[in-house]
Amino acid sequence: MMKEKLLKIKEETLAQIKGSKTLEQLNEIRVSQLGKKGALTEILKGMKDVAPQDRPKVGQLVNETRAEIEKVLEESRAKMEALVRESRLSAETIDVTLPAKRMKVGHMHPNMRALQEVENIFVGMGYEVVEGPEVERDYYNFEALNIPADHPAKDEQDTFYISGDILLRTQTSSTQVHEMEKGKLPIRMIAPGRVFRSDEVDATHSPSFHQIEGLVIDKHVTFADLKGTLAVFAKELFGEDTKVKFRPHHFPFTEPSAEMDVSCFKCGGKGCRFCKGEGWIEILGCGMVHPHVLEMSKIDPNEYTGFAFGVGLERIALLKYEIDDMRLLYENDVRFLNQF
Ligand code: 2NL
Repeated sequence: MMKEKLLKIKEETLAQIKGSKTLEQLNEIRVSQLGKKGALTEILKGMKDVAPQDRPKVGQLVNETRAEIEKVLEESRAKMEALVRESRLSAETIDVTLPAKRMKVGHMHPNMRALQEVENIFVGMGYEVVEGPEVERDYYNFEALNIPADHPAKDEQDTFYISGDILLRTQTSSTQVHEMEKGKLPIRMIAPGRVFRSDEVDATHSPSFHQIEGLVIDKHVTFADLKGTLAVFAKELFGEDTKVKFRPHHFPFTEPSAEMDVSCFKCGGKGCRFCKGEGWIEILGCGMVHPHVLEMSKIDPNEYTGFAFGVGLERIALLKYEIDDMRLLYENDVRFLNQF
């Protein structure tokens, strides 16, 4: 009776094992047959109804059945695990003979490339790079730079006013005024950054562009220092053979003031399409810091003198990389940017 019951359990269980397809199913079989509430365990509980002399035999039979089921379960589990591992490995196979995916490398915006070139040149000469706010008070953008209240640049047609005397800076000189006010001398700095002017967009204008201003203040600084410094700058930026030429100019914040031209780096000065036959290209404005500007920032013009200059970043990028329309610098067309 017991023997038949056990044989039936064994056969059913082995058939179930054979038919199972997953490790989970195998586990369910183990629990339902061998577990605490499993079929075999139930039989052991029924031992009390077996005649005492038959108990060892029945016990042995139960143990044998259990051992056999366990053995087959374990074999199936091992087989199934091997199958699972194999199929996972084959799914993860990497064909090392395939060509590698080309890595997409980003491109530096030409403005940023030009900025880094300019910064490197001045940092190499011991200058500090200082950035300041784009929103300024009238005082820092105009008054402290000796720009009178009736100056045309202050007109609402040229300057973006936010409210009252708050405006978008039209030049990064404002950052230099903040530096002068700190009272730490000498100063050797460049101030790069975005500036704003109420201009219509065309090939050479934009309401928002970038400027790099430079400022040096120390004892005994002369116009010769300005010329020497900016000549080195021009040579490093446009090539060793570059010549510079200063033309008198006027800015309210410098006296004397000048504009600097560089010899055309395309034709070497003979005159070509690039320099419009001139042989020279206008590159920046500069001058000796106006004594009044020093005084307003509490620097004694009898003790200290200085020079300053301002250069358009876009202008440098357009020249250096031979771009003929400033709008290309703002449109972010990847077909354009990919070339840099
Ligand atoms: C230009 C060229 C220039 C300056 C900027 C400057 C700054 C301070 C004091 C004196 Cl804090 N000057 N900056 C000087 C000369 C030219 O920019 O074409 N500007 C309209």
